[in-house]
Amino acid sequence: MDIQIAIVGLPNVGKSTLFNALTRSQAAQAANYPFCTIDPNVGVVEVPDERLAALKEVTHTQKVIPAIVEFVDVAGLVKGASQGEGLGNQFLSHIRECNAIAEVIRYFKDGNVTHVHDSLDPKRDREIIETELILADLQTLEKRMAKSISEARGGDKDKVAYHAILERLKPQLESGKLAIQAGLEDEGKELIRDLHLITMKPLMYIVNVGEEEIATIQESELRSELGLPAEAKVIPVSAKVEADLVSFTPEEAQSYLADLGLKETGLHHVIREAYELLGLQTYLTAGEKEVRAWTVKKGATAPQAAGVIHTDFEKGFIKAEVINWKDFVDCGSEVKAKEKGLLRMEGKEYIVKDGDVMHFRFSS
Ligand SMILES: Nc1nc2c(ncn2[C@@H]2O[C@H](COP(=O)(O)OP(=O)(O)O)[C@@H](O)[C@H]2O)c(=O)[nH]1
Ligand SMILES: [Mg+2]
Repeated sequence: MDIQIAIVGLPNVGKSTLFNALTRSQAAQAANYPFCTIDPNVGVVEVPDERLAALKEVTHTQKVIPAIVEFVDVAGLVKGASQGEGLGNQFLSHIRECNAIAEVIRYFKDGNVTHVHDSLDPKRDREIIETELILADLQTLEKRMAKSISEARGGDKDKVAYHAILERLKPQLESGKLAIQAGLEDEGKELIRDLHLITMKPLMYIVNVGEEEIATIQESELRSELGLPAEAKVIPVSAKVEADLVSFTPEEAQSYLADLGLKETGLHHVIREAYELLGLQTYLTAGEKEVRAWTVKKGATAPQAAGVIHTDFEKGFIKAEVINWKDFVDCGSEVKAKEKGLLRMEGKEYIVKDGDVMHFRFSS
């Protein structure tokens, strides 16, 4: 399951600094993922997962393959982009295929780094970005409506319903609401999926905070400064700290974080929240050949999880052997786990849990 997150924001807010830090620390491993897009603006980031190391120990395998998330560094969006300012908004097409949007907001104070709007005002900056995203969606919508109106005239039920949704969405966007805030039911969202509306995507806020504040700043404080509702995902990150971390060994990184009073890196936090935002979880496969993490939707059934590995696994699914990763590690082997009755046989209806180690039986 490919997860792509688009990084958007005004110029000079720290997007590339963050992107480089996230991806450079992983650059060496990127060769592991030949199926990933080769594009300088797309970075492959391994999902940190301590369960993999523990499983590696007990399976005595050499090969560990973490789950990955791709980040896309979208060129700076400026006020008026929808009217052609800056690079215009053509490049927003890059984010239409992304699963989620990470909006980077500047909160660090550094007089040496120019602010495009001269002053630090996170709420205003957020509104500028979101206005441009909304205007881009409005352009998409209006273009499509010119066609859908004549299609709907034919009286075809689906085409009428399609056009009605666009009619409903238009005033919402015009009033400055994100498409995701328009209260469409899942059916309606599904119907207009072909539009790839940017503001219909799940959104999280990465607030680039100065390193002196990163340990003490409260998410609630940032949320209110940004004028965001309680359910918005707000992640304080110091791009500078993340950039510093790149050159450190794991031990050095650990003590650097501790000195700053931080429990985890911004990368960890961002990825954790992204999984939450997208309703994702991880299951694992572990054998002598390799230990590997796979990303799957929460609520996925065993065959759907198998389908992440290969569509044939899903089609020919018979059953799955399932063991919790901790039980596996504590028992030291699959055989012991089986003796203790901790290895279960599950069928088609089984709902996969985070941390399940699974082995699929299928017919081809
Ligand atoms: N002091 C400070 N400067 C930063 C931080 N993040 C980025 N910068 C600086 O801000 C400038 C713009 O950063 P960049 O990542 O290129 O911004 P982008 O235009 O959003 O991609 C660069 O000079 C960075 O070194 C930060 O957390 N603290
Ligand atoms: Mg940049």
